[in-house]
Amino acid sequence: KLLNLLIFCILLIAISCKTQPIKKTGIIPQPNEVNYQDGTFTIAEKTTIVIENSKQSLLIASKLNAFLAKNFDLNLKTKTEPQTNAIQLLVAKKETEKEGYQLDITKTGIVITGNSYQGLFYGLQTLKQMLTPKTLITKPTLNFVNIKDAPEFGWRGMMLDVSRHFLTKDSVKKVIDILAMHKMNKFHWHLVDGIGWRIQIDKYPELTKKGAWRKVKENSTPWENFETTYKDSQGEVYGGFYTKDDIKEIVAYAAERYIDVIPEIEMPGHSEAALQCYPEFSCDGLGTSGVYCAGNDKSFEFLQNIISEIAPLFPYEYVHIGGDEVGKDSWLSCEKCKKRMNDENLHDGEELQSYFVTRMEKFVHAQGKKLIGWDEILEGGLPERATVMSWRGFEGGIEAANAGHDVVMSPGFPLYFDHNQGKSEYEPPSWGGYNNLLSVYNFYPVPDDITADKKHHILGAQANLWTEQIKTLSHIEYMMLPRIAALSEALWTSPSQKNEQDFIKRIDIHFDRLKELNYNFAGSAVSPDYE
Ligand code: TNX
Repeated sequence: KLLNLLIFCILLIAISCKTQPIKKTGIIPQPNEVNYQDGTFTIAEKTTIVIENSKQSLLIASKLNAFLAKNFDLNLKTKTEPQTNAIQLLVAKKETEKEGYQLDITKTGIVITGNSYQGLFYGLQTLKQMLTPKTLITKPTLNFVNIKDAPEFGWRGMMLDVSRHFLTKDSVKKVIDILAMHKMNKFHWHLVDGIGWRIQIDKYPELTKKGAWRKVKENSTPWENFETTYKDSQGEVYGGFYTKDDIKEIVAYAAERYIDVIPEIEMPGHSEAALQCYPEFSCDGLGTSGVYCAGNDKSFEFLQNIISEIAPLFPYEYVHIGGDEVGKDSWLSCEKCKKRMNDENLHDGEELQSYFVTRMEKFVHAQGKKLIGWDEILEGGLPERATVMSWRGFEGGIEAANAGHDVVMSPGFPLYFDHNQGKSEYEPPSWGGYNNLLSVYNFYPVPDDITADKKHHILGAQANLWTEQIKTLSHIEYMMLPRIAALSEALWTSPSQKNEQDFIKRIDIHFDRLKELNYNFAGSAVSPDYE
């Protein structure tokens, strides 16, 4: 009798193992259409990766292979002819929904069909998530499934400030990795601000010889000290910059992960670092205001030379020119600026600012690039063709979209990732504000106030990570994770497929993935104490 019971139990376990496939794999962002069927497929040493013969497909296959080797100790062959028992990585080259993909798992294997290479890359991200974390998936067995997926928005990004604190090249790559695993596709690189200049410019070598470094004064933290210095000066110095080769390396690294890089060169304000090196381009000739002189043609020439030098390093169409928080006092007491206002029939500082940005827009456009700037570029009149990044709430973005301009939404609430994600007493240093995980999850970039025929001007959204308070990669990871996962779903997944409770369950699974990848993340972000 006991033996019968034992056999019965063994049978029961065997049957349940076979018919109870693991479905809940916690994919983030949630794919838009997922249909499971009965049955499973197991990736084994004999499974072949099948690709078309192209550089991009080979690269994607090598990423899959490296993943399977690391996680399951499998080393698969890659072939270009059809096989059974295969993982096929195909590209359909569609003209619409280019970032989309389809993922099918049947008894003959796995087929990922990208609408482009980028779509194929996203299909691979989904597959990798279906095969992780180890706490859930111990062997590479997957349910039969059909996934049809494409993003809701085309601009899914994050800005990283490397001026306030410099981040090494390798650390920037890790930030890009985090974006890529969440199917994010824009990396806005805030290379310049008052605190430090971070990009090599051959024509103006002082920018990195001097503008990239600052003295560490006694009783002050490096990020509080605006005073630039030479690295070889006496005493402790803080800073760093990227050479052109570094930039090319990072842009290529991002491109392999289908991430466009948008460089930002701040103007006319937030420019103390540059103007301490070249004070002749400020109104008082001392550079203390941190604002370029709008009355001096030479300051335009300086900035245009810089843009001409960096434009070839960044293949993506956009150049960000900042434009935020310009203190206009120095202009209003400057003879050259007054003359400019008179000559151009400008009535106030805002119109002078608009003149400045418009002149730069014409130059950027002539370089074959598109200008994007913070929403202050609306003040005094938005230049023709300019794209607006709306950070002071949605208002600027609404105004720009209704006027027929493209917009990237990035409102401080909830998309400033330098703000806390929990009660400040429990959190590492941050900048005033509270943007918790679910506020990010429930963000939607297209407000009702935009008229129906203008809604398409909202390209998408991005988070901004300012680093006045953030000095290390590990702290950056903490501020990004898990909020970037929430943002990825807010921008990728159609609102009808989003579900807060389900997201919280999936994020729990996702935490194990993040742990396996050794990322620092705010595990407390889902705790109800933080409501
Ligand atoms: C405002 S947002 C700034 C940044 C600061 C940030 C701090 C924006 C365009 N400008 O310079 O770092 O607030 O949260």
